[in-house]
Amino acid sequence: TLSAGLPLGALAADKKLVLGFSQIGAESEWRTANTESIKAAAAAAGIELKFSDAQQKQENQIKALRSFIAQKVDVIAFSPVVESGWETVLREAKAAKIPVILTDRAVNVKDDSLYVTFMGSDFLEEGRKAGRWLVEKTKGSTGDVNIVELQGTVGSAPAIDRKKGFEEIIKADPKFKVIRSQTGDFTRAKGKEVMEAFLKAEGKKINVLYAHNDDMAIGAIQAIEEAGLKPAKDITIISIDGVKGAFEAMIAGKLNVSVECSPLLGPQLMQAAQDLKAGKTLPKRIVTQESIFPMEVAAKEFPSRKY
Ligand code: GYE
Repeated sequence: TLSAGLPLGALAADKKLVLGFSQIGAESEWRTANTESIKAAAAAAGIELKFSDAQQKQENQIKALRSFIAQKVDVIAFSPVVESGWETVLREAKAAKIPVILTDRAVNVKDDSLYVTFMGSDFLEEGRKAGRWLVEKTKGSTGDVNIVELQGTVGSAPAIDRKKGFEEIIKADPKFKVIRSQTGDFTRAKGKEVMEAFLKAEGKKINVLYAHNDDMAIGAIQAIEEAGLKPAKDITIISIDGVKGAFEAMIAGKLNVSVECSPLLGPQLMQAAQDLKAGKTLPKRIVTQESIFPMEVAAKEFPSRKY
């Protein structure tokens, strides 16, 4: 395992643990909350955090990881923007005996000894939750249900799995038809722009919008209103994350449901880094527990939301 042969156990107790973290960017409310959680948890744990923002570009993340290796940080953590293309740099980290923790998003590598653990949500299950909610909502209706889909960042774990999980559920009934599916890169601006194009092409044919995150749904809500339609009434809207903006939209009656995906990974990450320092072996997968919030419960849940 990765703890074998690592110099971490030998770190003097009074020496601050140094953690290099490569963040994806600041594309969404979720991401901002995730960054805040990591920074606050590092400060609280007395860990020296070297934080780098990749602005949604894999090449920037690879550069950041190489710089962490050169600086000989104790632990590297990162949230990989896309799934593929990490083998080389992860091998460099392994050769330098620096353990790597994946947070939030997974990588696609043949050799899973290239990282110590992956902590984050089960995106497939989130997609299934979204699908099950729609199946329940349209139970008894026989006409076609025309769905447009706003996908997350192309090649990213959450975009791939949220699409897959949703399809897995809706394919059981041929009334569900995904008539358009395109990326909105997890941002409000792109979500709005792509929804405008969907509306132009399909107009009133659209019954449902499935957005891979709340920000794209919020952007799309604007497009729907500007097209003279009522969000959550003329078009049923399903999204994922459960950020405050989504709760506000639900309370305003403009979003039907948001599947929870927690960005509050900071404390867990610091614990994992400290456990590695203490020579402990970590479980290969740490799954975040999450729920689903339909608009009917939004007002009641809102005060206790942490992000
Ligand atoms: O859903 C989206 C963010 O990787 C789970 O990334 C994360 C996703 C989240 O931009 O809002």
